[in-house]
Amino acid sequence: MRHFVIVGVLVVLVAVLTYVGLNSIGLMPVEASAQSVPIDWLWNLDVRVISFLFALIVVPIAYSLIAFRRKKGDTTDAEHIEGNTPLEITWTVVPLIVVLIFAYLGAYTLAEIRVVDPSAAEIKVRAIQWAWSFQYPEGFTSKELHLPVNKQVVLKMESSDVIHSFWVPEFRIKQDVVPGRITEYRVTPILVGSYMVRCAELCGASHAYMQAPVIVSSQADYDAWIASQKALAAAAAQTPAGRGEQLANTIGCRGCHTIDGSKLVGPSWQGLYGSQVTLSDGTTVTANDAYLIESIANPSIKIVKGFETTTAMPKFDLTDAQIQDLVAYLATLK
Ligand code: HEC
Ligand SMILES: [Cu+2]
Repeated sequence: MRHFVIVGVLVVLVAVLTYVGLNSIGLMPVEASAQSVPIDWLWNLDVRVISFLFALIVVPIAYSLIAFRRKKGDTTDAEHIEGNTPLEITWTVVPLIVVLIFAYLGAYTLAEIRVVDPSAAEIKVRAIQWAWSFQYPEGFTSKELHLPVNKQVVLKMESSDVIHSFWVPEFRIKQDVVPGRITEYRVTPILVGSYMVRCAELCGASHAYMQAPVIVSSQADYDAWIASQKALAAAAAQTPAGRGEQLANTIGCRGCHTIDGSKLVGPSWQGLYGSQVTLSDGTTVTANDAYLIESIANPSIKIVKGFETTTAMPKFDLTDAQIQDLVAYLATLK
């Protein structure tokens, strides 16, 4: 009986210490969405039960190792135990009930985070190796996801190539983006701040860099941003270079090409226009309009030296006018 009391007290103590310890290392980032609240509640309950089960298993083992170790000179055999039916029924039925309770709580939480607000604004998300782009109902596209606080939005997500996954840790929820169909992500941001969406599905060489800023702001700041983006888009659409830039940002060129001189999957576009490019066969060409048009329209004809073995540039379905716009944009990147 004395052993049971000691073990009982130790189990409670270790369970509490485990829970407090796990909680103190800050496993979770801030709760930035309405959906994160029920998720964290369930998670917390889970961690409490897990801490208790951990203590329930580890403490009796450790205690037995010490309290019932063989005394010096004791060569007798241990007591023979046949089994204990009430005990076995208990440790089958109790976990069964716990699992059923958690199944119910899981389903309940899932329903709660999927509650649909019919007035939710809809933003289109495109995932491409290896970039995100966001198309707003106001008719422009951005590399940043801006959201007003305390309003539900629904993201309609499409992939241009492989399976990606939309994940903002502060929002807790995560959703795959699958080629050939549209998946939905409903979120109600509740905390003004800057976060980051990252791809959570290994999607190729630059998967780790597939990130984009997520900015949650007050309705007034959000409206101001929308207005400024609309104005920018309208102004840019007036010039070929502006249209080219918009196109490059929306169809995914920037997942492989930078404009700051650093190499991603393909060569940087900085200073490309008019420069001398060495090709895989050792010859040199000037990056004039004709070369750039060909490089975009038929990427496989001339390969830049050093890029023979990297992921090949895909052939995009572009009109001649669009390619002209892209080249006009490239010409501005000194
Ligand atoms: C999947 C990655 C990828 C994407 C997406 C991509 N490219 Fe490329 N691009 C490359 C690679 C790799 C090369 C170098 C090999 C070659 O010359 O084909 C390249 C080369 C080029 C070149 C020649 C560069 C030079 O230094 O001579 C141009 C111009 C170019 N890309 C434009 C574009 C445009 C415009 C888009 C969007 C419509 C785009 N690329 C999308 C990977 C990509
Ligand atoms: Cu991805």
